[in-house]
Amino acid sequence: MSDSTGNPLDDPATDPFEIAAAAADDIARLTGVERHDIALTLGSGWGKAADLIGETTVTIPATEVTGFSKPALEGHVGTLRSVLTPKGRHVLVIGARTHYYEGHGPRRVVHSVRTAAATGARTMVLTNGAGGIKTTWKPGQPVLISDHINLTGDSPLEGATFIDLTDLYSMRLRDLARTIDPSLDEGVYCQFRGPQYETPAEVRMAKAIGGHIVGMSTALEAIAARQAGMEVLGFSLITNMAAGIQTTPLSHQEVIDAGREAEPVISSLLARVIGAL
Ligand code: 8IG
Repeated sequence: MSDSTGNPLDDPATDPFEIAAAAADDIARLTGVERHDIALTLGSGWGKAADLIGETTVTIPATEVTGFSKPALEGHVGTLRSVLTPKGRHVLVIGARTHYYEGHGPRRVVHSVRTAAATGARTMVLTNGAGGIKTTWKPGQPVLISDHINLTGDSPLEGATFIDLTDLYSMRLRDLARTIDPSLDEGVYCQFRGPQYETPAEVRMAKAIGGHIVGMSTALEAIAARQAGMEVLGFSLITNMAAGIQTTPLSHQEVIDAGREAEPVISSLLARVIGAL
């Protein structure tokens, strides 16, 4: 069942896919929507997009869904929303990301993705706020994720589970996004463990090994999405230039401000892309 944390995912004897299936049943029951078509995880700066995608039919506190529950002391938990698009597609909007740096392990980090797959979603749209390495980029600019480098040293896969990650961030979906906004640039996302931002030397390393974006999410989720057979589309909002690329210190406030300013533009971009899926 569940161990002392109250979350069944924390018991290694449980099967995370069974827990995801139970979570999907919860979502079907609470939303009245038997199957979702698309799932969207909202990262920092992307929060308003859900309102433009369609009509929110139901909002569920994540605590009511199996595996999302947390000890009460941890306070705020996000929501899951069921949104109906004008084309009649059901979008599961995940506003309840668990970050790897929270220290609960990869199962918890990717549970929302596995749950989305279990609800029927074949497309996983992952968004985040991140630091930019390319000097042509400006804070507030959205970019496509073309590939990733997982620097967490961890994996959501358990046992000898060999999953191909060629074209993980679907070329087809990136091309589709560029039909909506041809100016979209793309780059390789490096997932660091966090929660501290990088040192300038770590950013130089990321650049040297082929990275363009630094962040603290998404790569582990994308791996789990591929394992579940989903097609992945990834967007980063460049909220700040990575440490050492910008010479002034990084501040969380700067990140929040860039996100707020960019929000209307990127929300409408995302809504148009999802409308075209
Ligand atoms: I927003 O510069 C945001 N998230 N690792 N580095 C890392 N994560 C981030 C950054 C950044 N900005």
